[in-house]
Amino acid sequence: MKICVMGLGYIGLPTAVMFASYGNNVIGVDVKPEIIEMLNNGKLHIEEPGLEDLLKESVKKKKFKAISEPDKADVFMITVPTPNLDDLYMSCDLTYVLDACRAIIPHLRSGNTVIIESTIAPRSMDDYIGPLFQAAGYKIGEDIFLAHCPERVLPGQILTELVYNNRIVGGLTSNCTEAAAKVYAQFVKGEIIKTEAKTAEMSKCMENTFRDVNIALANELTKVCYDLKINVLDVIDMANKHPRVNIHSPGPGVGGHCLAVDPYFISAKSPDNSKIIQLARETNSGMPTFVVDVVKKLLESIENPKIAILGMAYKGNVDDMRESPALKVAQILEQWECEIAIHDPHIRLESFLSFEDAITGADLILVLTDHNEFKELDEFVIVNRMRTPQIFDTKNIIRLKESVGIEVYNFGNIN
Ligand code: SAJ
Repeated sequence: MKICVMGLGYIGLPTAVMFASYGNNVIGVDVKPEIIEMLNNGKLHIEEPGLEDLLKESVKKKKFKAISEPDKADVFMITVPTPNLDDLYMSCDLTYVLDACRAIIPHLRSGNTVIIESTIAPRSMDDYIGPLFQAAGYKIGEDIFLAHCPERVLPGQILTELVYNNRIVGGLTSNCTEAAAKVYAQFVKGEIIKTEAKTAEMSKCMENTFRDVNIALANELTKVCYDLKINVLDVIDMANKHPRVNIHSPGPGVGGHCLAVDPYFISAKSPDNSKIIQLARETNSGMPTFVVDVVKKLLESIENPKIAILGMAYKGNVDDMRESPALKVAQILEQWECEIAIHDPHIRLESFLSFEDAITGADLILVLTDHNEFKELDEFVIVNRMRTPQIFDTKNIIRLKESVGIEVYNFGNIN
């Protein structure tokens, strides 16, 4: 099977390489020439465990090639980003998806399958994407088969989840659903769930919204417990011993291009009916301010304090800073009279420092990301290098072997 994947980012690239490793001839299309060059040399532009080896093998076997323009294929997959529009409700911007669709139209042949994997707002297939192909003269379900199959993989374990997760396949007609299901049946070991396009769209958006709302509840509980001087982490541990309770983990906010974005796709479509979703977004977006308020309290007696931020990625063990709450924390801190040094072992940026340099002379280590590297900090380096050896761990991951006079704060003991 010849497959053309439009967009070689966090989802498109692993998907393309996975299909290539199952013997398909895959062309991957991207607008950035530097990405194309890297990939054709077997080098990754993103961090994802196991992917580089698989890419190298596919390039060597000539099963994967990155190019700048689409070409004829049996199956086209659209995996481009769908950002938020800057409008009142931050609705879903379909520009890149529609551009990618327009780009493949000249190469389409009868019998082709077109799959949209990008996360899209409910009803996008029925109201915008389907009509675009109809306007180009195609009968959907007869000439071409059009389906939404939302990606649902977790960055950091994409290669495993691509194979083992259940897969939703939502066609614009039942023929479309069947055609798209056959494509994934090549390697998906989870259940392939067949449905309508609009159901698939809503299900995907709601999965991430469910998580966002639940994290908001944990974050709200954190603020309530702070106010009432109760240890929130103990409360969560205890409540979660109930067989039907699963309070999520509080943190400095919710980042990434999924949980912090998809809830708006639902609320923009039906604003009057989605108050909980909107409030959850507000709560999570407000966490960086709460974190900075606590930081200020911890440092109130120190003049011109220095803060060493550990972690800028939106979550542990990834190199992705999109919508990262750490960026917002740093931004708010910059408006305050303090010195900031940033260390993130997963992100190569010139302004970021080594761990030792970042903490030298610092009055607070502020942990904002749960990278594995932060779970075993060297107590003696901390005591020797910091001016005031204290840590505020917003991810509850620090377990010092020896306290050696280092104060460790988390959401449970800040009051
Ligand atoms: N977070 C918390 N508390 C928690 C869990 C997460 O504060 O208890 C924060 C993380 O630190 C991070 C954010 O939430 O900032 C999101 O992280 P995540 O690991 O929950 O999710 P993502 O964005 O990496 O991936 C999600 C996944 N969706 C679900 O688990 C429902 C993934 O399966 C989707 O494919 C992906 O979104 C996507 O692309 O939509």
